[in-house]
Amino acid sequence: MASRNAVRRALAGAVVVAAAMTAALGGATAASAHDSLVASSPAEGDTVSSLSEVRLDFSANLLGADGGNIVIVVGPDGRHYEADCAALAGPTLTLPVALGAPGDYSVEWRAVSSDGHPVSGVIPFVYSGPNVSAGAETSPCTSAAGVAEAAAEPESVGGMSGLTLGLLLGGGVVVLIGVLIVVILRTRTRED
Ligand SMILES: [Cu+2]
Repeated sequence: MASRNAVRRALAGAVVVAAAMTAALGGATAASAHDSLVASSPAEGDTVSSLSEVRLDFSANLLGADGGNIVIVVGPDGRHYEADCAALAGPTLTLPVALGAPGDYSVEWRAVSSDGHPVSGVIPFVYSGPNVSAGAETSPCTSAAGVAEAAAEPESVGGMSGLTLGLLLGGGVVVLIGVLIVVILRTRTRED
């Protein structure tokens, strides 16, 4: 009877460890989810005859109010058509624009996800309205040059969060194996 109690106690310990592991892993997974773009104006592929502001709506409040979030608008001539820097309000980025000749434009954006990871994308659209700006060689926002590189970079889903997950998983498995060894040893000792 004594050995059965010992086994039960050890098994209960193992269950607690497994539950704690699951909770830790669940938390890590939830925390590492990136925010995504849920809507934009203009939307991808839209044709617009006038545009004074680009608006990007994300799935959660973004981080990096100080220059971490960048939006640029590039025209068919490769020139910049931002009228100012992007402004952040909660989950929404807005950018005042003044467009030039009609043609193919693209919104290029980089945002700091609420989990701290950068996310980025490109939204092509067509402009069919009047030429209201000559555009500019460069962005009025100094750090906007990095947006093209950021857009080209693959998203770093792994990195620290992957490593942390691996360590958690590895540590949990080691603890579980340890508990099982103790259970087996105790059982054997009592039976001998
Ligand atoms: Cu992330």
